[in-house]
Amino acid sequence: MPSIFTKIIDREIPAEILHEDDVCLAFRDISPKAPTHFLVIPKKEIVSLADLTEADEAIVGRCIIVASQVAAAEGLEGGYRLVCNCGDDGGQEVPHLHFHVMGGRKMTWPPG
Ligand code: IU
Repeated sequence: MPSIFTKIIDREIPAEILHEDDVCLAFRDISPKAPTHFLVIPKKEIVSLADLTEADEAIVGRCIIVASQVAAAEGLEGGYRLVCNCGDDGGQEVPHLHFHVMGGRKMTWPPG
């Protein structure tokens, strides 16, 4: 079933889009957890990391390259964190694979 992120891809709900190509979309998180917080999602409806198949290798690679490029464009020279929550125990709320990129402050470890 399409998630709310598919509605963002289809421009049915608004988002501040930072990058778009044939494979993925990057947009600012609506509830930022860091001064810079954006998400990179594949356009393909993949629920989570646990649902990936070998056929998705290029899609995931593209998402991570885009995360790096957008982070650079956002001026995150000091570093940033890439996070992918998977499933209930991983804290995933939206059932559409997404990579969080957070930066602009010193991150702590370990996450909660
Ligand atoms: P999670 O990994 O599934 O917990 O993260 C979902 C993120 O999606 C979370 O940080 C939300 O703030 C964000 N988000 C959004 O940016 N725009 C939306 O319309 C919705 C959630 I719903």
